Amino acid sequence: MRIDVVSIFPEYFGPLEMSLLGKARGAGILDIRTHDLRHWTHDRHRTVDDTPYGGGAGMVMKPEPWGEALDELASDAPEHAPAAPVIIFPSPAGELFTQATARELAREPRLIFGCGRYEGIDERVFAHAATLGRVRLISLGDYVLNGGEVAVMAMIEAIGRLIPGVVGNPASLVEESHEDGLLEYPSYTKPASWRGREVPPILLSGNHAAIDAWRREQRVERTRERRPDLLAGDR
Ligand code: JEW
Repeated sequence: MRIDVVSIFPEYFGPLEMSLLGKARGAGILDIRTHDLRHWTHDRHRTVDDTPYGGGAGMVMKPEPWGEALDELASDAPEHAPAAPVIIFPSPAGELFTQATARELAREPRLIFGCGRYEGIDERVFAHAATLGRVRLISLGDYVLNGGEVAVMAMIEAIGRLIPGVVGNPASLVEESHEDGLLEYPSYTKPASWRGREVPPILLSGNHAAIDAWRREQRVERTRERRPDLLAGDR
């Protein structure tokens, strides 16, 4: 999968070199390229923001650098992925990012992420981007970040680990939270007794049918307590 990321803070993405995703990049499974939006400015101060029409607090990202960046990156299609890219803008006003979103995006050969800053990006950029690819405005959750970078890091990690060859054991992907709408069961490891706290005896019983039933019960109970919205099918 080819991923391009445009940001005024490309250094934010340094940690992607590490751990599982770093290995996938080394193995050629993931081709992640970060770009400085200011590369597509032409004035002395490399300006990317301006005051909002209609007034109001803060600054808005100018459309011109975004237009040039997206034109160049969208036209640079890799041979294995000649189709139009999916172009993603993190936004507090976007659709919610879920495991289902990550699954959809993990099937795409080509993603472009645009990281806004300030109060966001001139709205016409999204309309222009829609002429270059399939645009999605995506929210990581109902809270306000200072820009899109942290949201893009989270999305790349969630998407990247679903690409075959990135996470070692594919069964561990199927078993986990959010793949089937329930939270995970509690996990324990040695020692069996720690600071007076015991591992639930059923896990030491060797009765695998009973263990499966207990884990299922735990998952339903935790989901009811912590995330009733998941049981109600709100998500
Ligand atoms: C998020 C991108 C770019 C995503 C999630 N937009 C906007 C905005 C900002 C602050 C105040 C008001 C509007 C900051 N900001 C972003 C925030 C994504 C940008 C600028 C974002 N929360 N926040 N889930």
